[in-house]
Amino acid sequence: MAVPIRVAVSGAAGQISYSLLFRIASGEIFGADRPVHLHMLEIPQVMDKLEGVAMELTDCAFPTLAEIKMFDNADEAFDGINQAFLVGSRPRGPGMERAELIKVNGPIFVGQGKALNRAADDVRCMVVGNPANTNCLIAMNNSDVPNDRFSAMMRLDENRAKSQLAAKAGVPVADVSNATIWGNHSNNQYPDFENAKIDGKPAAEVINDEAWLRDTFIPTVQERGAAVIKARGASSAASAASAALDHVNSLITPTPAGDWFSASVCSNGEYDVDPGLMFGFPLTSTGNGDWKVVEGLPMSDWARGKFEASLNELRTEREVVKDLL
Ligand code: NAX
Repeated sequence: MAVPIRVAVSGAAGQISYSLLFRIASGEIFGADRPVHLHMLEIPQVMDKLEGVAMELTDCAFPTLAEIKMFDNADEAFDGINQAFLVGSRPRGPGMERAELIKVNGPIFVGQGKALNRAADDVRCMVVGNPANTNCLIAMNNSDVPNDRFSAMMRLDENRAKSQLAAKAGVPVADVSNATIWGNHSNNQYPDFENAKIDGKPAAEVINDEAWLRDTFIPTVQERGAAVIKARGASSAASAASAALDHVNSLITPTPAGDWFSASVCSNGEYDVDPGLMFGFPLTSTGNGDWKVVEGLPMSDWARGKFEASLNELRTEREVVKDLL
């Protein structure tokens, strides 16, 4: 058997985790021969429910699941972990403004950022809980873990974008590559069709319908989360869990030559994004948990306008939480 991995999942009794935990435990992501030690983190009020999730994980009899631990505090939960999935956060209540959501969730990520100091030396941390970019920014700024170990999830948006492009072009989704979601995981994200490819050719040429790309594709991807809530009566869960696994998989496997993937990472000033801001970029990885921004992609003035709108939103979010950084 390979070296065991300790994986923490926060919000472990929530609906995304109800899909995510089982796929982590099954060996699907870290390898069929790698024992997984699960550290499930929740708030004290839902520990009974979490017990039920642990029972179901046990009942799956996954050969890779070496241990299940349950915690109601981050300090203990993150002790010795190699990978953190920060899924838990408070959902937006009726009539709640985005700024209010940021304020109520911010303190959670201060504590969790500090608790990550107790993790293993090689720890990597990915954030799903919304507002994901800014929560990740807070955790990163409150932790001694190097900045390049933190990332926030844009992958659900990327997967949604690829599926929309594939459906429009009438091709399998595997034919779509080089999809980028720039900026924030919010409805101000910019899904980039100018640099995306279908079967190796520019997606815009293959689709040949600029009006659809601008006026249907972009809002469909931006508003997909709301459309799922409307249809399902609950927010995206299995697709979000699947995207979280894709996100980590892209960081632990070498990126196929010529392609890239999207995640929000700490800017080093690429594309004139403020250094230190968590921003959705096109990335490649050598497969060791590392990443590098793909630089020099062309952008029309129109696209740069969309990019700037997302950048400005992230600057505003940073301003709201500046006391926590
Ligand atoms: P749920 O409300 O089903 O589960 C969240 C869980 O987090 C709850 O069980 C809650 O008790 C727990 N929690 C709250 N505060 C906690 C804390 N301090 N420590 C540990 N656990 C805590 O939400 P779910 O549908 O699972 O969504 C989780 C988060 O993912 C939400 O913030 C949601 O907005 C966000 N999403 C992010 C996406 C992305 O692409 N980045 C897409 C999907 C999803 O909307």
